[in-house]
Amino acid sequence: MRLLTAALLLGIPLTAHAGIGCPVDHCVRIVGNTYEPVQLDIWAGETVRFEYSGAHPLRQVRSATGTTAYTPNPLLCDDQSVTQPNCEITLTVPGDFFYICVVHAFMDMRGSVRVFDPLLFRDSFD
Ligand SMILES: [Cu+2]
Repeated sequence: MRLLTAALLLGIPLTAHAGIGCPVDHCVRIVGNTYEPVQLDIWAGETVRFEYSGAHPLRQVRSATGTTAYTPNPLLCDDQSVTQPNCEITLTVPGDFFYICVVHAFMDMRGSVRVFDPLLFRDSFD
């Protein structure tokens, strides 16, 4: 509860948490040629499921606007088989992660995940 309070006080949006049909902490869905949500804010240690398919192959990229793959150690779903409809990953390192749909990047089908460190928001008076 204190984390939620701190997040609200600091204006950090806690978007798209779980929800119907989402078996993990957060789900990023594909609606048309758009990721929903486009930007997801999570706490370190939370798990995100990304929709992923042969029609919408997901690639982690280096920047919010680029298409250059993040290598050599992709954190997202680059190595998932196209036969798997989703991939799930637990993001433990705070920071920003950007990704695109390889097929529709030219239509700006891209998204990002911002991972916050919960220790930075812990109540020091406990
Ligand atoms: Cu796509």
